[in-house]
Amino acid sequence: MTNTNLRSIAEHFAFDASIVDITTLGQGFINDTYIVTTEKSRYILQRKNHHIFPDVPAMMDNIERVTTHLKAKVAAAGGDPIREVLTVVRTKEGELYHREGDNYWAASLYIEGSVTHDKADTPRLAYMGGRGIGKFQAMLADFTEPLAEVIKGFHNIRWRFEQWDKALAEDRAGRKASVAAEIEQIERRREQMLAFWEMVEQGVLPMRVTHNDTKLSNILFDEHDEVLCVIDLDTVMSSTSLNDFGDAIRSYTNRGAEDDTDLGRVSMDIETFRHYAEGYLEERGATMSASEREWLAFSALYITYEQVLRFLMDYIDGDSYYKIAYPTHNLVRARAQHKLLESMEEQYEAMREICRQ
Ligand code: GN1
Ligand code: MG
Repeated sequence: MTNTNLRSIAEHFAFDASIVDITTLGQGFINDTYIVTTEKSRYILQRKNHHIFPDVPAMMDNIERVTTHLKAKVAAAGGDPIREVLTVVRTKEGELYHREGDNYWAASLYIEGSVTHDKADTPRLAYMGGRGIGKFQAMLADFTEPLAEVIKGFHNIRWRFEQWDKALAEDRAGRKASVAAEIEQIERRREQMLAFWEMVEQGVLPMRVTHNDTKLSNILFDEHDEVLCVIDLDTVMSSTSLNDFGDAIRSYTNRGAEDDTDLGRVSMDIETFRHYAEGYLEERGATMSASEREWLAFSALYITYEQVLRFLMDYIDGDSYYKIAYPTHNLVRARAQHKLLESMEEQYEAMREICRQ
């Protein structure tokens, strides 16, 4: 995207002053993100991936309703709704997004003084991250209006298996035979994962408003490691809130990288698990059901497994979903996430014990 094009897109938004600069930001796998600097302030501008989010207007409506709810909660508690909750910036016509051809664009305020982290390298950061997501969920506990399902069956493993079976049957990129061992790793755990999801389907695990993408880099911290604001609300939907715990554990506790080529580096750090769980349960423990607490530790295995499946499926499909940096990137990601899953399985009893305390 050239800068002139970007600028003409940015001009559609109701920013506070003239635009002076636009730069690329971040490493998202899905959207393209930019920082827009005006004479007075800074904003985030994103091209929402319409291929992955088929109904961007519904997605933006979810975000608007959830952030309005959160802002009221933060204000009532004496906080600063502008810094502690994402603020959507509308277009000059008052719309939540700008459409240009097949592309949808949305903007939000840049929160000055905020910091993101790629690694939870201190106990305090993990603890604070846990509190941040716990608080986020607690503030949304009384949000009962239905939300649009922006990505069908996002963390629903039954639906993922439908996609998976189809991907294997089609073998679009002709890669299936080369990943037989990895496919077996998925199949071996199929029943166990379906049994977990069945508890969601049967209401044993309640549906709540959930973030669904709680990796560490989706939280803004201040310079004292206090959580400022939870960002990337694209996938806010109804699901089991356990997914938010599980996805955070997948991201925070990994000693290696999500796409580490050296599997020797990848494993789950149980101390980071302990600190995250402590923070999370401090904010959310009181409002959790007994079954949610019982299955909290398992949710980390579930989400990590789902991520192995999604990366591997995308590799088999010919890399149509995730952005990749090299041809085997999705396979490398799947293998690294599988290593993490094995490490979680080995430490599962200890994880459960921590969640019980
Ligand atoms: C994607 O693009 P990003 O970083 O927000 C994905 C998540 C995955 C994650 C893997 C909509 O998130 O589900 O867990 O990559 N988001 C979507 O890092 O598929
Ligand atoms: Mg995301």
